Amino acid sequence: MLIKKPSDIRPSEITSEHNYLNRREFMRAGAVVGGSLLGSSAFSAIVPEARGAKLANVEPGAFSTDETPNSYEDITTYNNYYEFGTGKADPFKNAQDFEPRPWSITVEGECEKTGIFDFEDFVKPFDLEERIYRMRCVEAWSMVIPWVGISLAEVVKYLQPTSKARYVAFETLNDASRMPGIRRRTLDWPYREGLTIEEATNPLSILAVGLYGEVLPNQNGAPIRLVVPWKYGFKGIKGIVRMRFTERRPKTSWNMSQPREYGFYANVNPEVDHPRWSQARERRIGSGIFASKQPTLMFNGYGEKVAHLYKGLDLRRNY
Ligand SMILES: Nc1nc2c(c(=O)[nH]1)N[C@H]1C(S)=C(S)[C@@H](COP(=O)(O)O)O[C@H]1N2
Ligand SMILES: [Mo]
Repeated sequence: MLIKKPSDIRPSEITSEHNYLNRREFMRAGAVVGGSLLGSSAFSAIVPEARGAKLANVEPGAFSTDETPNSYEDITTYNNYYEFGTGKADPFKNAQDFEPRPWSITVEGECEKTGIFDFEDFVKPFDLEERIYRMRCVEAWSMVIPWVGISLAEVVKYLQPTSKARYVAFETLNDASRMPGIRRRTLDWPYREGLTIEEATNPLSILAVGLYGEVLPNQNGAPIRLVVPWKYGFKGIKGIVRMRFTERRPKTSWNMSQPREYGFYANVNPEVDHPRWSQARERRIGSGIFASKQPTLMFNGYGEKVAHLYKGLDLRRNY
């Protein structure tokens, strides 16, 4: 049988099919493209389960950089995800068989809509947007990543925080039977992160569910992970199973582990060095070993959108 690959199908074909096909034809058309391209919630999930499946109805989001994205290979083979090992290639190797379904997200604390949400229901109310962001790791490397995600500001609004909510805390799945890195105490599991409400509702913050128009690969945090492009990579917690609205600043994993090296804010800042290395420059992954490092930008270049959040805060003390 001749199967059309998603890349052989023009976007115009896809949208017109959406409009006129009856149910049976619709499902047959779905089969032709791997059962994953045509995202009507009646027939397929908003974020399909199948690995590598194309996401439907992704809109171009605001705030994308026009820098060239890193290759899919760079983005999916050079990762930090200690639940799958501490080496850069470990998440790619060790997360292949991880099953990110079924998946549920517990919402608790200072908000009206607490509860346990199935992943699909959690994502459903929101638009999927592509956001091409510069990302900067605390280890002085960077990448440009075409995420697909939902606005965290929209999610927070939807969950209706109470007037007491000042922070949002996140936790990663903590399951040693599925995540081999958890058997070692490299961190005090589960992985934890947090943002102020103002940071979480900044229009740049997203919860990513995809990459390069496809379902998020396991090693990048499937099925859902945080992306805050003006902060060091470690704030971008992967495999989120819990969100908690709090009055007090939540504990965060790297701060618990090495408080002198990693603070709560973790804003990208070329002027404040890590105690063991400079943060002034960065190596763009994939640029080749002979490429020179490039200067790191304040707030990773997103200052216009976020600098106001830190007015009057001493960024040397609040690192
Ligand atoms: N649960 C969890 N999330 C995590 C990490 C981790 O070890 N565990 N590593 C962080 C670090 S240090 C970085 S740089 C980014 C890397 O994300 P990427 O592999 O998608 O580029 O994920 C962050 N999120
Ligand atoms: Mo990182």
